[in-house]
Amino acid sequence: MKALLTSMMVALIAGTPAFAADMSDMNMNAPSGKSDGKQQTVQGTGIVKSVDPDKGSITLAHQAIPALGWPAMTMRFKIDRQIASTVKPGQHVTFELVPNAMGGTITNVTVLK
Ligand SMILES: [Cu+2]
Repeated sequence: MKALLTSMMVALIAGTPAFAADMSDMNMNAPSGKSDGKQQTVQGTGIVKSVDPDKGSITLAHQAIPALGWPAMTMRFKIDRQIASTVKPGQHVTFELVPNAMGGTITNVTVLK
């Protein structure tokens, strides 16, 4: 009995790190819509002008984004609804963006204190 318990514990301990590595490699916690792990994200900084969690859209007055050759401007982006619900107009934020021809999708927002 003791030997059985011991071997079970060894299996549990040995199995845990491999499982954790698989989870991060496959990015299984990614929100829906972010299905391609190879998508390039760029960082930006700006001010929230308006946000609509129901529609999954946010308007940002963003600073220039040299990685994309974008000047500073105010524009609307798509955004995950759950992320959208964490920000309010007037907040200064940094964000991560998956750019596309129409603007892009905000994949992460951090409110600056
Ligand atoms: Cu822009």
